[in-house]
Amino acid sequence: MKITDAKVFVGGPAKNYVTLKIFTDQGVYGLGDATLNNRETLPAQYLQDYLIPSLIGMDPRNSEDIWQFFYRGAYFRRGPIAMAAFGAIDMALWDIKGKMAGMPVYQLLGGKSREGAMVYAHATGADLEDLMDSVAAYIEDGYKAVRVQCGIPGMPTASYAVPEEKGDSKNYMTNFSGIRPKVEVWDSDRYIRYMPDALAEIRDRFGPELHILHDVHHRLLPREAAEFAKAVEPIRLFWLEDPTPAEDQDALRLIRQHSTTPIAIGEVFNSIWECNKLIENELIDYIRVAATYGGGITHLKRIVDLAALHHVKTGFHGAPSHSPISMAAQAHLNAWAPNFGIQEYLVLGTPECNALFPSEHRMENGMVFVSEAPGLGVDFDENEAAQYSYQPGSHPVVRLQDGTLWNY
Ligand code: KDG
Ligand code: MG
Repeated sequence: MKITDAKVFVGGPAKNYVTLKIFTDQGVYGLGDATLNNRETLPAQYLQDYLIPSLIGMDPRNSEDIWQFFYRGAYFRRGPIAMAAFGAIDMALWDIKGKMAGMPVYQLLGGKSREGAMVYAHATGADLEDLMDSVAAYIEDGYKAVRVQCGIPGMPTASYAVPEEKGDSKNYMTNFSGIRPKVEVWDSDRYIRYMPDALAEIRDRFGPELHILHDVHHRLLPREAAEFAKAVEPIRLFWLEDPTPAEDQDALRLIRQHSTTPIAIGEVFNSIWECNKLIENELIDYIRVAATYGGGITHLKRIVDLAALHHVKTGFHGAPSHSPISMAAQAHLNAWAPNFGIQEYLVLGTPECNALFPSEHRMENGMVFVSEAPGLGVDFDENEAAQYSYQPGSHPVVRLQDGTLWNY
């Protein structure tokens, strides 16, 4: 069996999805997602210029060897651009493997450990009351877990994942007004004084059963993060995400020494080498690496297996930046993983997205049920794709009030 061709598409409804389609001499094709939010053209170009020419002629069934070929062959290892490109190839090869076997990918991983996988949604509000409305709407829709973010009184601008206007909770993430980032202004002290009480009010309003998650988005120093994690302990969060940037991995020790609040980290990691020490030292509770820029199913499974040895559960990144293809890859891992925790989930559901990526993965009552179709169980409609093209966009940058550049 041979790979005969591969094509890359960039674009999508309100997103620049990077979709790889690998063709074979047996009529079977595979799909992969290389979307690297706000840097989308780079993995696309990497695939086109460096990887696809070598891929043609290879046997697609040898997904492990092909992964090693590109990873080791690059010499300059890792990095989100390369790992997103390798990840897309890897997903497409698992898709082909499943289609050839006539089995959904989760069967090739070891079968199902559960029927439905719990997901969490993003509730957000310009202020706390606005956020409460957003949480209530998700509970009404059947969600058992929500991530909560709200505007902080006196904060000079809206913060991470918070809308500027009340009632605009669906419109806070993608800024397609050009490549130059907009600037947010941040004040950690104001946040630390306000947010623990706000989280306590959310717990009081919605009761003990709701799983409440909160994302600090790398904004606190290690000591501040320890103070915050300790202050929110009585709220019994499901997790506190990215409390401090994890480049300094030892910093996580300080948080652990001061608090039992569960910690989730890893959405910016792209290999096992960024999280193996955090996992082995049991400094985190959930690992957030995504199938996309985490090198696909082959590499992410390695991380999940290591995590399982150390009581660390999965909580894969699933921001709207990932296409339904990598969400499908994660759905198969979620169905199998003995140490599944939760899945962030926002992608599927819009009619435009469903038309571009038809699939039978289904979301019901805050759970995702994996498709039984052979392979990844998601398709890509090239006719639909023809109406989309790359739209320049950017993440905001963050400054402190005196102008110092901070972490987005
Ligand atoms: O591209 C950046 C987003 O994916 C990120 O800001 C989302 O933090 C995020 C999350 O938890 O979904
Ligand atoms: Mg996050």
